[in-house]
Amino acid sequence: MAHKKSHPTALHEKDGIEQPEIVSSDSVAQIRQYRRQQPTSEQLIAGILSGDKIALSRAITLIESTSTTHLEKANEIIKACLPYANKSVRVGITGVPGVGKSTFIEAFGKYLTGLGKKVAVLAVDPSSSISHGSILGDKTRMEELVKDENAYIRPSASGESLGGVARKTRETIILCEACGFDTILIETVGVGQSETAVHSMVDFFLLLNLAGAGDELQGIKRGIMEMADAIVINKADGDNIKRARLAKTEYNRALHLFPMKNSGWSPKVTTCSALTQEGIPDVWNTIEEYFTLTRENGYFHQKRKEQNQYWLLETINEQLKQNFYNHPDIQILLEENKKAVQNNEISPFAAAKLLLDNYFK
Ligand SMILES: Nc1nc2c(ncn2[C@@H]2O[C@H](COP(=O)(O)OP(=O)(O)O)[C@@H](O)[C@H]2O)c(=O)[nH]1
Ligand SMILES: [Mg+2]
Repeated sequence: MAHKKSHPTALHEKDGIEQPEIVSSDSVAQIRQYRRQQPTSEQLIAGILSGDKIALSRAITLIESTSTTHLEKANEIIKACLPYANKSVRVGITGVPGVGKSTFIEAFGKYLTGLGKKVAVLAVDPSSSISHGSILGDKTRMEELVKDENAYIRPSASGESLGGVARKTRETIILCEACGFDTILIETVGVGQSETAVHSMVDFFLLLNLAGAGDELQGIKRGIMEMADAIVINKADGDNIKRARLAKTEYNRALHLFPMKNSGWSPKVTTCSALTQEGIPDVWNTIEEYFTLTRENGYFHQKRKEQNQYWLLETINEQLKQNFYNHPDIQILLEENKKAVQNNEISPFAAAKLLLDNYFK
């Protein structure tokens, strides 16, 4: 700092005086040290329970990690959070790409925070590890919700299998609930198995559809329609309003052909525009109606109990499979037997038995 400046600036007014550093190097070192320090489980738990979103994010990152020490820490945190969880309502939202899920969640989420709710948005999208977050990757479409103090948005975990991604999301729900989020929205793409996974972790399942396109065109499988507690026809605005109303009648007729649900609830069809927000309150009213009914008839709690059991078995299956396929001996043996099976040297069943016997010996 000894040299003279030819053009003094507002920050360097007086020549000949040693200029103070704008940021002291001591505090820089301190901040770096703090960032490098991994918070302890206790710190994260305390943070989550006090509603700190940064602590929440860090804990979710531990859940998503593949390192065993991280997973141990994650399990500790989940265990501590469990008594504070379970107090939210969980809504699954599906629909083919382009139907308006992101736009809908933004509008719906804003509406809910406007009602004083705390909203967490999660996603289950096993393809996102390949496409680098096709779902909720477009956080730009949720510009308003991202800024909302009472909202928390977390993109889909990546993972090698749907089972893994789904487990991580389920554990994430627990942390979000402990962090004070009372409404959990879980987005998924309406094209495959991920619907079943999401259906098995939510209380209410909502299918977004469009008017004027046949079901085949929209790629929505009958099975997904059967899972839906509500079908919401989106983009009911402008020229589309009339067609949306027509579609509503058609879907209502189609839903009557499905067998009665165990919940005692008959699925509803509504129309909305995520763009103009017309019809958004109706969607929430429908969901609340469902909760009133299923809390009264006991289905709400029954379903959660069953879901917990389902996830117990799912997790065991998933971990057994992973452990098996990651076993170094098995990996070698499997490669050998794949070739042998192709060349008809051994039957697939005999080869499977050989591998399993070897694993369990
Ligand atoms: N007219 C109209 N356009 C919409 C509506 N909702 C979404 N869109 C548009 O549809 C496109 C796809 O929306 P997006 O939310 O990304 O769909 P996603 O792929 O299901 O998440 C975007 O261009 C949105 O602006 C709506 O209610 N009305
Ligand atoms: Mg989207």
